[in-house]
Amino acid sequence: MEDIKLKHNEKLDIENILKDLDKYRPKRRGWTWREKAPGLQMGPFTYKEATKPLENSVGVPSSKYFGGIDPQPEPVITTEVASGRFEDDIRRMRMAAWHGADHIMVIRTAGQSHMDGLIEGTPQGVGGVPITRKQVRAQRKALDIIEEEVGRPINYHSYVSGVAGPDVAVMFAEEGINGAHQDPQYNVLYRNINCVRSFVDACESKKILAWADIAQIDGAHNANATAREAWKVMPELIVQHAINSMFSEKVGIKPGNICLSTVPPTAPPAPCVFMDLPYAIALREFCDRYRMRAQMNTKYMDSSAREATVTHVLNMLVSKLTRADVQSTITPDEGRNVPWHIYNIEACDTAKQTLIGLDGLMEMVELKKDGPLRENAREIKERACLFMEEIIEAGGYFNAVQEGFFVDSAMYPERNGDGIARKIEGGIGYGYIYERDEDYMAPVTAHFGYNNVAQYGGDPENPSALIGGCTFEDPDKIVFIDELDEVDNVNVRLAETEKYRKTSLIKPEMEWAADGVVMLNMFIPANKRTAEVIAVEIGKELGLIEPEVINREVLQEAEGTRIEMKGKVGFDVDVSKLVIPPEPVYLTDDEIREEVKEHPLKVVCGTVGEDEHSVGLREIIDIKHGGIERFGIEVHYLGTSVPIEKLVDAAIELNAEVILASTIISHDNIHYKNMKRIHDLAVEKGIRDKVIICAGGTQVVPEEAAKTGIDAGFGRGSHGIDVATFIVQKRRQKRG
Ligand code: Z97
Repeated sequence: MEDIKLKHNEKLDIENILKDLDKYRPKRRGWTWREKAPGLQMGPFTYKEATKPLENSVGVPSSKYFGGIDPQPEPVITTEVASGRFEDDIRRMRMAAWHGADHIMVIRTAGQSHMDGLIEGTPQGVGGVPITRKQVRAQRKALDIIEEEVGRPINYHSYVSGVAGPDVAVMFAEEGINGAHQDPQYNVLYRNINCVRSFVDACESKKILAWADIAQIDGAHNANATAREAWKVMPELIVQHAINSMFSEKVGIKPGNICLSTVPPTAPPAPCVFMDLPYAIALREFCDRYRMRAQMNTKYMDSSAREATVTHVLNMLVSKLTRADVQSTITPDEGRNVPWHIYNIEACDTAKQTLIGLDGLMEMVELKKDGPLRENAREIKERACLFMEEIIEAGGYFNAVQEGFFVDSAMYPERNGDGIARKIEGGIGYGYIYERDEDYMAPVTAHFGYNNVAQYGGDPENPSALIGGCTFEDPDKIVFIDELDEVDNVNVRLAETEKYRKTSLIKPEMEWAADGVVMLNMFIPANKRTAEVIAVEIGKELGLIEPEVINREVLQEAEGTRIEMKGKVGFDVDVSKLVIPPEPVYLTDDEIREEVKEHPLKVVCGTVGEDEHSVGLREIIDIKHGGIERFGIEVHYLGTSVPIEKLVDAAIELNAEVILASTIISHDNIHYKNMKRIHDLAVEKGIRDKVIICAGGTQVVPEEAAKTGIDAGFGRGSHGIDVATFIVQKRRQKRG
């Protein structure tokens, strides 16, 4: 099979990824951490805790001020891709990887736990997208290529849950998945799967995860997200982490691969750091030999992306003050959309920016050894210990679940009696656990417990040798089923959007390729309810299909409301019919400064004619506003209503190389007439070939200005850098 290489300026070819999938084998197995690079020098800075930089990436927007650096913090950064169309998610993965995500979790849009077994092909019609081998293989294949492109391994992740958990785990091991959620408590509490079944299955699944070196994330965060008053379940969260971690270790997962899904239990306006930090400390004191996967608080999240971002940043302060090995990011629009990839990228950038911004913090601050931090941490630990003791007194975990110990809304040891209670003799899969027969034989690798191969002449250390290796050793034994459903599969979906990949037609997208979804932001000077209705009306007037308000924030009850709205455009744009002018080229500040240092430059300027406007020109020249003075250019500002003669004479007197005229008033084309007069006068006085003449103003059209004989015109939206770049280029040209 030919190796696919990505070109930065070319789209990833989904069809090519899907080609020959039956023959594809993942390049590696197991989880990877970032490579630490203490003392890394990037641009003008030294980083204490950065990691090996990417070969290709997109830095945060302001990195342009620092030579485009993109320092990568220590924790692995997670993004959850969840459009529900795996083929679209592949493109999202590439964008996320360029922004620094190296842990990509695929959220299925179908509750896998409700499925009895693995589904084949890539159907959508089962009520969402389930996990399937084809989807996993295609995405791992794409990530194998993407990680080459960005220059860092990418951990690919999904969930091992439900009664099909062990089947899923086997498939993940075969297909080179690197991380997985696996926690039998999740099945029991949230999916009502029988507890015995769930724990027996977990033994099998965890054994496989251990073999495949897959990092495991637990499900404790779900208690926080489900509980009525989320912060009250802190003792229980610790108990849940402890149960799954110790269980996993006993089954054989190495502690370094056991990741706790830690979640800061609160979010502002709660005094969240005061509450969450002692909790994080308590958890780490108990579970320090495991890894911490810091999840963001998802319980107290509304549709404001801004608010979710602040919560995320405060959560990361806790991550930094304690320790996070993996930093999760959540798309802050989960409550209102199928998560949009623009928000995946935003959240990755938020994590990257915050964690790098906090680089070296712990060299300067120290957590207090006494006071509320330690007292509260101690109290949480005591409550957790009492909780664990009571589980033992109740006769063990299954009895405790049956009695409703878990996800109770009170702070343990108080109880409100509203916990999730599940019967030991009940739930999905109840009654389907059988003891292995005397002559039971399982010649497979990574099987939990008794496999009896010795009785059949096999080697218990290498049970699958009996059959010449199982699928783990011999992937050719894997049966790859491409698609089972002729109507509901990826090929059919791709055919529908083909023209947007194969022709010059483009449509905006938020959820899926060519869905046409756009978002509008607006302020409506009306109360919330009225504003919502008005916004939808505006959407309709604009021709949007299905306009829908997705976020509203009251600025003041009567004065007005901020609205975010989505809708679909019903047209596409043909790029081949557009004239796309080249992007303006700017010299760098350093280059301009260097030029001016070597060849000092004098400019005379003023607003010409009977024109008292001064602001525009001052913006162009003033150092404070990023004007041309900042490059070391000597500027002589003559004021407003400057006669043309005075401007030209000043240029002669001062031996200035540039005349810069501002002209705002434009009736009767006076602005162009003035430009022509400057040019003519310069010719008349014999200095035209010595001076560069530029003029600017809000009504100036550069092409029209050039027709007057001057060198360049600058219209609305021009800045100092435009003028300086032009001048430097022009005088270089003149110097030859
Ligand atoms: C996170 N935002 O980052 P089903 N097992 C466990 C889980 O937590 C989940 C599933 C299985 C979250 C991820 C919620 N977690 C989203 C321990 C789901 C998925 O197959 O859909 O039933 O379960 O952790």
